[in-house]
Amino acid sequence: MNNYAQNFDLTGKVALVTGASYGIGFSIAKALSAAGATICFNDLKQEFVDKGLANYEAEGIKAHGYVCNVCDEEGVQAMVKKIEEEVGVIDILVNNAGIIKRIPMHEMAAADFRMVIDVDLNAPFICSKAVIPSMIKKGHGKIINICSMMSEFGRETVSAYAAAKGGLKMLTRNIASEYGKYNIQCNGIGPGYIATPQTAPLREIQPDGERHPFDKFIIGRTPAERWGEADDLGGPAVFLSSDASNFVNGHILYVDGGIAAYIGKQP
Ligand code: NAP
Ligand code: GCO
Repeated sequence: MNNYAQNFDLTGKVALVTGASYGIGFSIAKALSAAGATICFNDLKQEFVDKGLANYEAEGIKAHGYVCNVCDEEGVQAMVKKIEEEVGVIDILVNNAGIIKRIPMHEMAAADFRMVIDVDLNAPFICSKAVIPSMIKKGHGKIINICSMMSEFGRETVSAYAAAKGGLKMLTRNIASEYGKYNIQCNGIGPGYIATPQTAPLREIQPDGERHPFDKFIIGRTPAERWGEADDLGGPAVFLSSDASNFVNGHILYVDGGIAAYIGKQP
């Protein structure tokens, strides 16, 4: 009989979660570790990696941290080689590192637009390209791209981010299309509005003690009537990393408390 719970077991798997010293990446890494995986992560500077290592240690997790900018192709290739030597072939890649710039499009410098596309779209290409050859040799692999509500929707000030995350959705489908025959599954997770440092400016308490207008807007737009917590993404990440999802490919799993299904609370 099929042991369904065992299908979610990640014992013996090596996972690389990019930009995972804190925030969504950290929560996903914690969940993969709880399911049995060995965790590797990177961040831009040694001091951030050290903070990340301390965060993992506080959770009882022995993680492997690397200094690497995900936009630097040579640096990423070197990190992946080092992980293969020190830890093992990467079975699971989570393309999590990301940035956002909230600037009206007509005021945005092309350099800023390019920077967002570089981190949020070019880097998942660079990191996926670096791990795929060994996944092909090993006969399996899981790639998870952290997409967004902005893979589907637009809003004021986030043109570059929406362009990048919409592109990431299609990169996900293309990796699935191109490498499915090698038993590599590439799927996306589309988080809704999650309380992390990235969204902290949208939740700042106002000088009069009121909630930020955007904070109120999101509560009214989310059937769950709350912001997501980074830990809400753990279960879906384990599912898409495990044998339980071996025939799920090119899918974007929205973990949004129902935003994408909802027209919004009537005034
Ligand atoms: P966050 O709190 O800002 O964390 C992002 C992480 O990425 C940080 O650790 C950051 O490192 C790292 N990073 C940025 N650029 C990097 C680079 N070039 N190389 C290596 N690491 C880099 O963001 P988050 O909210 O956890 O978001 C994580 C992912 O989820 C992002 O892709 C984001 O777009 C996506 N997402 C977030 C939400 C949300 O509501 N929070 C919703 C949907 C999707 P430093 O701190 O050192 O810069
Ligand atoms: C914004 C937010 C979003 C979220 C997330 C939604 O300014 O609208 O930062 O883009 O971070 O990606 O899924």
